[in-house]
Amino acid sequence: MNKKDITANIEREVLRLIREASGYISGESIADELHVSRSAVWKHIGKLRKDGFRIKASPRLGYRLVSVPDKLMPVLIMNNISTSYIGKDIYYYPKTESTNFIASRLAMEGAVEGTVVIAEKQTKGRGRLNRNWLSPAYNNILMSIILRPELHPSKLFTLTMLSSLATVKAIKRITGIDSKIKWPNDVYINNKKIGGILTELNAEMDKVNYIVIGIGINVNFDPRVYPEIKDTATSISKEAGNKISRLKLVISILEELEHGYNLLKNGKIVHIRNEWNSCSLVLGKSVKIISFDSEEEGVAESVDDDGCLIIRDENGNRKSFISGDVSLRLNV
Ligand code: BT5
Repeated sequence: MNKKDITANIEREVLRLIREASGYISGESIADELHVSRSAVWKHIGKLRKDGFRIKASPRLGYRLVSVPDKLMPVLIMNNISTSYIGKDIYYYPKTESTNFIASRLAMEGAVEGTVVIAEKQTKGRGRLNRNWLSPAYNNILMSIILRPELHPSKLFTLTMLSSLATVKAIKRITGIDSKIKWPNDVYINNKKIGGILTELNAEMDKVNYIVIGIGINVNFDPRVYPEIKDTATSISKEAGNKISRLKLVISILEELEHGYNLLKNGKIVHIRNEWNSCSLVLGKSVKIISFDSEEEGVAESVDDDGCLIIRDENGNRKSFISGDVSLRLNV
């Protein structure tokens, strides 16, 4: 463990101790428990305060945590998550270009599987096909996860499936709301988009080096701030009618993702596919598939093992579409 990791660990432990204390906890007991000096404890308290934690200090009683900031800080996630490898290493940015971009760079430099990159604001947030992903600072979830699956590159879609399913399950767990998955990569509530997944890979002919799963979710923002999406987008808080804990949701998504990824590693893809299908917004519905040079209409019938959508057109012909290349519209 390098010096930076040790410092981060102590900070996390200081926070855990003052969080778990029912009232005040003395600097001395924290120092004793963590085998550090009282001045080191003071230094870490100062750092936490700078990050927005409100901590009361009393010369006789010690420290008491008053409130935590509404920020997706690693220290908060790590103290509450129950995963064993996803989210054990978290990079946090108040502002960055794109978490997918940072995650790819980290993966190239050798970051371990399960490394997570979180930003409060992206200046170049991306969707598929070079589209923009819009999100104001400190309202939503913008994160990327690095995985190194032993998977043929053609099976990339399985990871998108896992991620959208993890998102849907986490939303249900934290808010009780049912969301739906619109093939290939969107999450919807009440027929409006609340999230999207951007899965990118670095691979050789038949081997994946790493995969970056980018997840963007509208949690507490009002989509009307962006006129270009105000009619098609919504947020979880808007649909729920109250503010949602981004922290709980992030933790829950990472836990669900690890659970699903473990199933995948154990060959239980059918289980994932069945669950994913049961959350589908499109299967059985009349859809239009739009690619750069054509449009096709039909009824969405199924999704195959590689994530291709099979539709049946009005003449009864079946056609298959690869997720990377097209957009889908529901006919109403
Ligand atoms: C997606 O693309 O839906 C994938 C979005 C992935 C975003 C995450 S955030 C963390 C990570 N870092 C990144 O840079 N990206 C990932 P796509 O299906 O192409 O949808 C993009 C389209 O959705 C845009 O063209 C807009 O029409 C619309 N859109 C943009 N921002 C939106 C928002 N916040 N909510 C709903 N719709 C939005």
